Parts: sequence; structure tokens; C-alpha cells
Amino acid sequence: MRNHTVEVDLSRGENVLKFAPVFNVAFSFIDRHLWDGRADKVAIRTNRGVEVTYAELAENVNRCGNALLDMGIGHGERVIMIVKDCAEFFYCFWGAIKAGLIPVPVNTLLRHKDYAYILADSGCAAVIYSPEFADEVEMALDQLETRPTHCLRVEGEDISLQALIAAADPELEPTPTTAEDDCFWLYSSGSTGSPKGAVHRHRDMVVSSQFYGVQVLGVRETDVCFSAAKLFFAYGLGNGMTFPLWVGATSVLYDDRPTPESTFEIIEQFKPSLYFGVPTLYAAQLKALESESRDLSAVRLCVSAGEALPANIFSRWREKTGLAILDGIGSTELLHIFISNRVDDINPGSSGLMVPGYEARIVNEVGEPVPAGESGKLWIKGDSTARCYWNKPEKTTETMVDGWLDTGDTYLQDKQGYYHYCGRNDDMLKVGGIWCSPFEIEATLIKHPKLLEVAVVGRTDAAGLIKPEAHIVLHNPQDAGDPLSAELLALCKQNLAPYKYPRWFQFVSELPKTATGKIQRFKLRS
Ligand code: 3UK
Repeated sequence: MRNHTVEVDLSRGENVLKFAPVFNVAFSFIDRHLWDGRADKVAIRTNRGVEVTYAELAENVNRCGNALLDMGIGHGERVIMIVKDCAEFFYCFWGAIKAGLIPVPVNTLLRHKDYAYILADSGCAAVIYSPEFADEVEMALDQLETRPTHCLRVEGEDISLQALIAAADPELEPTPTTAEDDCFWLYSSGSTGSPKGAVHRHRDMVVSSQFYGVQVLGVRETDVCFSAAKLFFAYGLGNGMTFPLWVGATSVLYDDRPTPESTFEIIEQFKPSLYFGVPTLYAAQLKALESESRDLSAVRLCVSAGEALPANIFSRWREKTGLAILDGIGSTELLHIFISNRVDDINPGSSGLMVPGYEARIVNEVGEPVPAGESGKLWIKGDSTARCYWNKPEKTTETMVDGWLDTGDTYLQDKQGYYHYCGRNDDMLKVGGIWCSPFEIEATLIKHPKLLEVAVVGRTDAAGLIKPEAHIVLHNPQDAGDPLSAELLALCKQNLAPYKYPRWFQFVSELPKTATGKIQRFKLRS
């Protein structure tokens, strides 16, 4: 086999990917398109009017890879990316991979204390950030004992990533890695502890693009993909980058906050054929559609993930737009969706059927399979699973066992074979499709001197989606009321990512507890 190539063998109904012994995945997603005659095809269009062809993409990836190497970053060293959705995200991610470095895209909504943790944990050689996030990133850098050697803005300074890219050599040979070598990391939040870096290999993006992207979504060269979920999420990374690049399609990037208005405008202007959202956004878009009509005629299929899509959002969306939403469950550790509905087989309210190339086991407390129709813990096996969590051997041993991954979810498989989400096995919440730890919110609220105790739990809103609610016991019950709620909200805004704010503050006289004094969260959930 030629170096850096992968063969897809779908014969005998098997899903087999054969990787060349020398395999750097940047070739498959970037350089291959020049050989396949796509040099002049547009790979990226942005809301700032930028258009990048596959030839320009390949050149800028090379330039960026060389710029990173010229900085002296060594093989396997990490490059933290706190970067908005823009063309440079692609250049930096693929340039690093092609140069044998490890890009680590990070959630751009986080606060300085989260960044300080991630910068230290990753032991990164460089951090690259969009100027929009400079305040939080620079506060984080000030907290570190040792700063990364290179701290660089994407644009807007004399020495920026953009300037280095422009000055660098446009030729770069792929570093000779293998399909099993570490390629990139993605951080995922932990319930009590700190974020965990999931270490992904060169093969992983090929697996998710081929098995879910091609075989389930049917993504093809003529598609235009728009993901409201940002590239720093594994979900957005697949939707908005790896799937279109796998088949030589076009990706539309939007660099601001996805609101119903902004996403509709992007859809009307750029006419994507595939639209990727999260349930919270579909619910907000449905609300907007009550008082305005929008042209979604270019879209052939909508996709939802991040949290379960309530059946009523599916049916109202279909009624209003005539479009189906394909719900599927994925995770950072598995990189993308592993159980999904199918275009011709949608079971609203369910996650659907296994994606080819993945296996599931639903087991009881002692690890034995439960009968159909009964719920249990969902374990998944598949070739896109992260190799480990960085620096967290115990978490790795607990979660990744003999090639199986503990998703932390409770699921049941019905008699027809469809999988149904039944909740989490931990206290973690998914809010707007993003992880949210109740303990982190509690730790912020309890800093207020008037609070004696607090418990945060998920509460289902009118659309059937989970949002955080704080149950609060005060030293002096007379302090309860709207002014204190406003102070608590302000405290959260200083310390937490926006999606983590409690939407309700309930002042209560006591919290339900066990005999040993542990808060009974299930009694507070509603
Ligand atoms: C929950 C869902 C029910 C579930 C993700 C698509 O969400 C993604 O990754 P995360 O690591 O979270 C994983 C957890 O989120 N979940 C996600 N999708 C669904 N629950 N129905 C769904 N459709 O608890 C899962 O364990 O943030 C989603 C693609 C890539 C991803 N990383």
C-alpha cells in the first residue's frame, strides 16, 4: 500500500479499514484531494466572507505545520487551541498533525480556572487562541507556575499565527506516523474531578467519518455541512470538519454564538444540505418559527446529538419544516456517534440502532448482560475509542476495559432492537449538549457568605430539556428573594461558563439527606 493511504473494504458485509503501515491521517483528509482533482473546489466558507479551496487549504496546512516546527515544538508535544470556528482552526489542527504534533482543541466557553488546569495538565508546548478569548486565557497564563513556551494569538498582533503562516514554507512532508499513534486530544468534563484529556489516534477520525459520516448520514462530495455545534466539541469537529473533508465536500463556518436568528441566517445565506444542531437549539428555533418563517429548502437532513432529542421536538420540527432530525448518541471518548436513527428508519424519542463498526453491551451491576427491555449500563466497543485519558491511569482503567468503553449512561434495548436513553449513572448534566457538573456550580454558589448549603440538580424545562436548578439553604431564611438570586447569578457569571448558570434558585429550609448526611439528589430532581 502507498504510504498514508487507507482502503475501505465493505465486501462480505464487514466494515474493515486497512491502513498503510506508514500512516499520517492529514494525508487522507487534506492532501488526497489534490490527487483526486479537487484542488479548486471550495473546502471552507465562513460568515466573514472567507473562501478556501482544497489547494489553499493544503498549502496553509503545510505553512502552519512548518510555522509550528519553526517555533521548536517537538514530536508528540501538545498545541492547545482555544480557537473560534475559522479557517485557521483547520490550518492549525491539520498542520500540527501533519508535523507530528498533537493539537488539542478546547472549549472556548470556559473560564480562566478551567484553562489554567488544562494548560498545566497537558504540559503543552504552545497555546494558540483567538483574540476574543484573550482575557480568560491571559488570566489563566498568569496563574501558571510555568507558562507554555509559546503563547500566540491567531490574529490581530504583529506576531500572530496568521503572520507566521504567511511567512512559512508552503511545502511539508507528512511525518511518518502509524494509524495507532497518538494524533489529537479532546478534553471532557468529569463529574467531581477535573477535565480529562481523551487521547485519540490517527485512525479515529477515519473510523467515525466512514462508519457514521458515510454509512449513516450518507455524506458525499456535493454536500455543504453546517454545524451549529462548534469545532472544539467532538460532535462539531466531525460535522464541520472531518466529514466534509473525508468526502471532499464544503464546510460552512460561523464564528459567533449560535442563536436561532444567526443559525437561520447562515442556513439561508449558505444553503447547507446537512445541518447539525443540539436539542436546546432546535427548541429555540421552533420558538422563533412561531412568529417568522425561514427558508430551509436547501437542507436535506438535520442531525441532533449531545443530549436526547425529545420526541415532541422531532415531530414539531418535522411539522414546521418538513425535515427529519436524526438523533444519535456519541461521546468524546468514542469521538462521534455510535448509535443512531437512520434516514429511512426513525424512531422518535429513541437513539436508534448501532452504527456499523460499533458493538454495544447493556449490563447489570456485576457486568452480566440484561435481557431485552431491561435497562443497564451501556458499554461500547469501536475502533474510534480513545487510547486512554492523559495522566489519569485510574480513570482509564475504570472506563476502558478490554477495548470496551463505559459510557456512563443507562440504556435499554427494546424487543425491536432500538436503543433508548434512560439517564446517567453519575450526577453529570448535559445542558445545551455540553457537560455540566453540579458540584462545580455548587462550589461556586457556596462562596456566597449568606449560603449555608446548596445542591444543584437537573430540572426538566417546558421543552423537555434539562437545565440546572439550585436548592439553597440560607443562614438566615429572611435573606431569601430576588435580590439574592440576582447576586448569586452574578457570582456564577464571574466564575462559570454561561451554559452552567442555574436557571432557577429555590430557597428551602433544608435539603433531603440520608442517615449518614449525604444529600439525596434524586429527591430534588423534577
Ligand atoms: C450524552 C446523549 C442521549 C450521553 C457527542 C455526538 O455529546 C457528545 O459527547 P460528550 O462527551 O457527551 C457524551 C454523553 O452525552 N449524549 C450525547 N448524545 C446523546 N444522550 N441521546 C443522545 N443523542 O450521556 C453521552 O454519554 O460531550 C455527541 C458526537 C460526538 C460527541 N462527542
